[in-house]
Amino acid sequence: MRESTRNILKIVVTGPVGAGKTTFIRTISEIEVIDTDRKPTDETAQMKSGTTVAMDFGRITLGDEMWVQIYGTPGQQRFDFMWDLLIQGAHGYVLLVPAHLPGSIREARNIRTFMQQRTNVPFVVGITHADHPDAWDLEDIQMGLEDYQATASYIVLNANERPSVAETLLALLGQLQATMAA
Ligand SMILES: Nc1nc2c(ncn2[C@@H]2O[C@H](COP(=O)(O)OP(=O)(O)O)[C@@H](O)[C@H]2O)c(=O)[nH]1
Ligand SMILES: [Mg+2]
Repeated sequence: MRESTRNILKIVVTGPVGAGKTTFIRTISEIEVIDTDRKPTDETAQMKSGTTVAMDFGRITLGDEMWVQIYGTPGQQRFDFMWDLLIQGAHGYVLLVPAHLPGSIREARNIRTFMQQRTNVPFVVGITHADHPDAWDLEDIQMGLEDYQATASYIVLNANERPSVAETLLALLGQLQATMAA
C-alpha cells in the first residue's frame, strides 16, 4: 500500500520529567527515535543526565493500513508551549506518572489539566516505576491526581518492557475505537 493512503493516528506521550516518556517511545518505535534530549542546566540536572527539550518522535505500523505516530513531550512546565503544539490534532494521549516521585504527581495533575483544557480526546494514565521500592500505591496516585472516582483508565507499566508499552497503547487504541464507534 502506498504510504500516502495509510491512515495516521497521532498519539502523544506526556508526563513529568523522569516518568519514562522517552523510554516508552524508544521501546515501541519501529524507526530509530528522533529525540531532542539535552544535558540539563537546571534542577533537572540532579535527576537526569539528559532531558527532552523539544520532543521525541516514533512510529508504529498497524497492519498495512495504519501508522501510529507517537510524540513525546518535554516534562518541564517551562516547555509547555511544546505541550500545546504537540497535543494539537492528537487522537489520544498517554499520561505517564512515575510512582516513585510523589512530588511529581502534582505536575502530572497540572499536565492533565493543561491537556483537558485543550482537547477531549481519550487518554490513559500509565503508572511507571511501580517496581521501585518507594513506589506509591495506585489508590494514592489516584488521590494525588484528584481522580477520586477513578474515572480515568489506569495501567501499571514499565516503559522499558515492550509488552507493557504495547498493552498501554492498545488500551488507548481501544478507547479510541469506542469513541469512534459511538
Ligand atoms: N525501574 C523502572 N525504570 C523505568 C521505568 N520507566 C522508565 N524507567 C527509567 O526511568 C529513566 C527515565 O526515563 P525517561 O524515558 O528518560 O523519562 P522522561 O523524562 O519521561 O523522558 C530511564 O532510566 C528509564 O529507563 C519503570 O517503569 N521502571
Ligand atoms: Mg524524555
